[in-house]
Amino acid sequence: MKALPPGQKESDIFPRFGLPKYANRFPKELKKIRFSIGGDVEDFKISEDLNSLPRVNQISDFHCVTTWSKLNLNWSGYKFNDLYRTLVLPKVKNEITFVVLKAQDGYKTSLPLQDLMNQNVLLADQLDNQPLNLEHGAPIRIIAPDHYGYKNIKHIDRIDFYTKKQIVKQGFLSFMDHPRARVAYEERASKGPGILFRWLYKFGINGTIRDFEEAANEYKAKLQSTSKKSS
Ligand SMILES: Nc1nc2c(c(=O)[nH]1)N[C@H]1C(S)=C(S)[C@@H](COP(=O)(O)O)O[C@H]1N2
Ligand SMILES: [Mo]
Repeated sequence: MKALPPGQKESDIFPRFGLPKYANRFPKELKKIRFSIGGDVEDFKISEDLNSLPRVNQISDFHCVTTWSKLNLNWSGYKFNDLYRTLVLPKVKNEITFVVLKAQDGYKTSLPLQDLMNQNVLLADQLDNQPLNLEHGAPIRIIAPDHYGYKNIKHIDRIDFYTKKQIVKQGFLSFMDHPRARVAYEERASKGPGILFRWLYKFGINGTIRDFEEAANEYKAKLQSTSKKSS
């Protein structure tokens, strides 16, 4: 049996998951890959140019901060490292240290550039050899297996590269956002010991899964009925 990181439990299911606030917000574009680059580098867009990067396949484990882990997921996509070195670095004037990622559903997160440059960080567009579905981040998402799920942003819309650290989350819930959120060190939250949050978060899992499922089902039914009308 594989050893799990501290405080994690294996899950049979791989639910659509996130902060309840995002359950009812959906991406507009599920098929065409297109996102913006900006911040302290000149703005530009990335779409077909991704095809110039080598495609990589990766089997990795996924760890949500609320303690469920799904093992051996089969992703395919591009290394963030390749994206940065090949497509972004030519536009960089001053040394980049910090990255802010934004999603089509309004979700936002950040990581030090150093963490995203790990060889196992992907911009994934396929799971089990199929294009990503609505649940798991269509059309393209981050997979950073060494970091909790909340850094693995789905439906990427924009990636901003900065020379200095930025404030990304403010207000009451900002304590939930650890700047690195490394699974091996149980960096669950920015304040307080990780072990405490194991217990706090656990209680919310089932309700969150249900909320996300219901919202996605409604959304998919709506998509279907509008596509029928237009055909
Ligand atoms: N755009 C977006 N990305 C997101 C989230 C979200 O709600 N919206 N939730 C995060 C959290 S908390 C987790 S655990 C993972 C869940 O990924 P999954 O829905 O593919 O299981 O997505 C992360 N990325
Ligand atoms: Mo999560």
